[in-house]
Amino acid sequence: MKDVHNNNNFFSSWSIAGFDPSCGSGTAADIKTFQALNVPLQCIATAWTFQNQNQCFSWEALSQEQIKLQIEALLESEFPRIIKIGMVGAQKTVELLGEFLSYSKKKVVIYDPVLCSSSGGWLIEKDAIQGIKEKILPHVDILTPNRNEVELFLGKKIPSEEDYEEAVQYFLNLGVKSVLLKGGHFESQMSCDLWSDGKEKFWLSVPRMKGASPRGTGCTFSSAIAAYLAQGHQMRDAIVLAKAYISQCIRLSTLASLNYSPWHKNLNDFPLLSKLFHEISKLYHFPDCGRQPLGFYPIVPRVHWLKKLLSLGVKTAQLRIKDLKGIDLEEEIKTAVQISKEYECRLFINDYWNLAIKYNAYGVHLGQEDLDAADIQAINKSSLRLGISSHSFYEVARARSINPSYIAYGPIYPTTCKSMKFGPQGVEKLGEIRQLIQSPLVAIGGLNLDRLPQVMACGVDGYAVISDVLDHAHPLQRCTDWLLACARPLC
Ligand code: 3NM
Repeated sequence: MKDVHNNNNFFSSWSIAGFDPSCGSGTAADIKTFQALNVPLQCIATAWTFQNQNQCFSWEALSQEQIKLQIEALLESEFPRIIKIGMVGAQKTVELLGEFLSYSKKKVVIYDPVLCSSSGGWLIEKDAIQGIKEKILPHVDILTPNRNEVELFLGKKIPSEEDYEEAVQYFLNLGVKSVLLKGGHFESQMSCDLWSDGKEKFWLSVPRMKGASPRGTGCTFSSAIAAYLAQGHQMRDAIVLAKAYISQCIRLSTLASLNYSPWHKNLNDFPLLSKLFHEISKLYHFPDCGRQPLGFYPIVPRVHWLKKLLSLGVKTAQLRIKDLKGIDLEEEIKTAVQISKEYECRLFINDYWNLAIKYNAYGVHLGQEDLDAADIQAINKSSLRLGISSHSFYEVARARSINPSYIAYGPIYPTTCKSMKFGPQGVEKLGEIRQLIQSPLVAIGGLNLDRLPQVMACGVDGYAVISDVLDHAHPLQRCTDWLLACARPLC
């Protein structure tokens, strides 16, 4: 038996769901999603449903033996790493799947707990719900219920998305590793989904598309999570990308059916991401960085570097101090701000946002971890510019929701200047990120003059550099070369 990757280098993926002859939901929706996202999929049917575009008339479960034979047939060639489950239907199927899931070890399970059809009929034997809680949920990595399903599980009404916060623990107590509670069935202006694993949480939001409610959105959203996981994305990125994909499917849909084009990377479909519910509609407006592109953007650890580089004509820089405290730190920042004003350089202070405010720096640069602790409102009130680092689709979605003066993305190439949990992102991904943000984009990580043309071709606005200048045998000459290279239009 082969392990994990199939021939195309995707994790092998199964959908286990009901068959819908009108092809709007169930295995058909899963197949269309995987096809659109270019990922191979194999399907196991749990039930025949008898439905059309408007109504589900009835359904019939496949026997345990029939489902087992499908599983055995597929296992002959490949073990699934990604298992997406939809309609389970019968109590006997719950038992079989529970047994199968406890037997297969190295897997990620995405469960969209289909309980009722869009037209209202039950798609589950009533006594199977208890079985689902006991036998399936403990194996689930991400559970994706909608409002109705959350209400059915909890046995109470959920008046607004905000009340989802209380529902999270209910599912975690049943053994699921994380939940994505979908907000599609509420009425608010933004469609908001809550993800949590009990330790962390975030809200994804996109403007609600009025009038659009084709069938299959739930199946498609969770299938897209599965497909992005099969492509090798981390869970958080897979969720953000899947939200973008389902938003596109809905935006391009007709009344009757979702549109399953490949993802166009349209910025309007890309969700915003907030840690707190009350931040979802909060609109920050940070000042822009002026008409001159950010361009060459050296990052220095001390004022003495700043003096040298600014005298050569550098117009954007960052002071990134990692080894000073107290009065020494404050003096360094104060002097740096004074010098930057003399040279009319746009100086961003890394991390120390309160000192940047105190000495009225041009701007502040924050990493994603610093965002949690920083007082964004205070920075905004002080009219400082804000730059935010990002390293993944998830972090880009979060940075975008703050509407900063620029977003930095990296590391584009291997870097030795910072130890990070993210590997090199590459220029192809940088190009994709360019399509997803409106703010100026700064590339960072492993940049050098040889690599500059490829980075420039992605349409970025700034080039943040440490070692290629500071560790160069002739740093001042190198700085001048960078200034010239960045000033030249791309041929
Ligand atoms: N931040 P060099 S990469 C400070 O990806 C920093 O967020 C990064 O140094 C990020 O130009 C990085 O020598 C180091 O690779 C950049």
